Amino acid sequence: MTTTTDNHNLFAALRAAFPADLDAVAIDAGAGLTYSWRDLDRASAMLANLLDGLDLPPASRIAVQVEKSVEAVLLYLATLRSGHVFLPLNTAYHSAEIGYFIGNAEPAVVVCSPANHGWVSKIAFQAGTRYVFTLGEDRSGTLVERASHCSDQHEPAQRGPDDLAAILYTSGTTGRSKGAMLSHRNLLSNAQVLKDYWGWEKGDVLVHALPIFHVHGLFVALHGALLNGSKMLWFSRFDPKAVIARLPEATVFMGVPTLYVRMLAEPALDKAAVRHMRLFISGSAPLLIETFRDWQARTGHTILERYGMSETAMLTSNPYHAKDGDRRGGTVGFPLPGVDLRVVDDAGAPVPQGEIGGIQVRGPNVFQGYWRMPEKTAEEFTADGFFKTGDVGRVDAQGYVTIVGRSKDLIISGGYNVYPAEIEGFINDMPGVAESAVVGVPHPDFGEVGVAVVIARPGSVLDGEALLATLKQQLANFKIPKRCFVVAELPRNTMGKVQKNLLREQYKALFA
Ligand code: MCA
Ligand code: AMP
Repeated sequence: MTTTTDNHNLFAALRAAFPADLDAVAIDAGAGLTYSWRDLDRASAMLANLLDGLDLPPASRIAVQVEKSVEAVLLYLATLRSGHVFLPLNTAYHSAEIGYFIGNAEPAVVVCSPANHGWVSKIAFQAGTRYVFTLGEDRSGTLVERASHCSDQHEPAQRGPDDLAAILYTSGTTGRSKGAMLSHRNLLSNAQVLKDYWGWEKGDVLVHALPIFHVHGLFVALHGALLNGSKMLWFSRFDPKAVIARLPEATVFMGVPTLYVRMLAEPALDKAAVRHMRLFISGSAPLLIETFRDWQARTGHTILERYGMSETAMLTSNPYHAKDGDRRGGTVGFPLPGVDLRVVDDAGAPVPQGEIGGIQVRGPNVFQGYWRMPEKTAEEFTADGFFKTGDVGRVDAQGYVTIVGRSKDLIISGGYNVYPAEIEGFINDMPGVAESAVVGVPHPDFGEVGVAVVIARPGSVLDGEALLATLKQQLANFKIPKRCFVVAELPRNTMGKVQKNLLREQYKALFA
């Protein structure tokens, strides 16, 4: 395998980090199912040759909505190898959501689970997609079957640093999702910084229990292990008991706060279980100081909290080495090397140190913009090239960043982003509904969940549970508000704008 130095294809860098012993186990999926590094190389080569054989336009989007599996990772690696653009889609999305993504991204290839082939292929072919393959959780489906006839040798396509590697949809306050375009350099630069910053070392073993259709599991966790030539203990879904049982074989764990909350609820989580562990990382949503402290008391480990976005991958991190400072619960640490971060007031001017304002960032990890939305992209960057995160925070005298809120109307539930505007849109379209407001309220397990407050049209009678049941047919399950209240009126300010802060206050004790 020759990796010419001017090939910026992310795969080339990942492949160069494979250990010398290619027959060592790269992924241990449990129940005796393991994949060697050679398996990863050969299988992703075969899939890349399958893609090359389709004679696709350059930088074609490969849309993938499949259950988590090692083969899905191999498809991701194959997409990089063949120089195309990986577009992962949450398995919970229904047809309305999938219809939007496929219409917006116009993928040349769609890979879906066998169970969904009927409705996904219909949407795909109507949108002009030329190829639809299936991929089951158990290596079943047409994708693996077709690839099994392809060569297991493949030279990574020549790619420049700014060529696209992936598009990840992340909704905006308007409720319609935007495709964040991530380049090979965006991803590789961040992975290289994190490899050093988090002290990845020979012999590390990562527990991978996150979904691989979002940045945390697909890039931060996966690239972390691959770029260090580290074995992964692979969980197709998070089960606290199963994860705790295998912690003694591992050294690194990454999760959203809900995963930590659920492991703390397990008596099996104790100092013995974590005796081999080096590092616990949390992100994607705020880690409550109670969780941070409970984890410390129970395991002796201080969780390292970090902050990132789909548009930027990781932005800040608490320090790994004690010499660089302590890990402070409630903060997201320092801007990572290469990341410029500033806090500005509403006029865009930097605020005095310690004051609260909008967080803006700049760096090689910041995305290339939103897919086919140049105007929206332009709105989100300043004249001097800073990206407006939509997060509100402050930087203290020692340089620690604290996120205190969001200027974007966003609920983060169990680590997934839920956009009130999107849900309000669907509720408002329902018969008898005059208006609705969806707000986030604290939840012991998911951190924050949505609650819907609905106004009926004059003369109409609404049933909250019935509205939620209808919504469940239309939107991904994690987006469905956990409660729906039908009320006579919504609190409004003098401008007539719904005061969501008052609704949050009113319902904040709902799940206490
Ligand atoms: C599941 N449910 C949820 C959620 N997940 N409700 C609200 N929020 C959720 N996140 C509901 C389902 O609708 C269902 O309800 C019931 O819980 C059981 O569903 P199931 O799928 O079995 O749930 P689970 O297996 O318990 O999943 C919970 C989970 C999962 C493991 C916490 O949500 C998860 O893996 N979250 C990680 C998300 C992630 O990777 N975030 C990173 C984004 P019903 O039965 O009523 O339908 S990347 C990012 O944010 C940036 C870049 C960053 O910094 O990392
Ligand atoms: P996403 O749009 O899925 O990339 O989610 C990114 C958003 O998640 C950020 O803009 C933050 O609002 C939030 N986020 C990520 N990490 C953290 C964290 N450690 N603490 C608080 N919020 C976070």
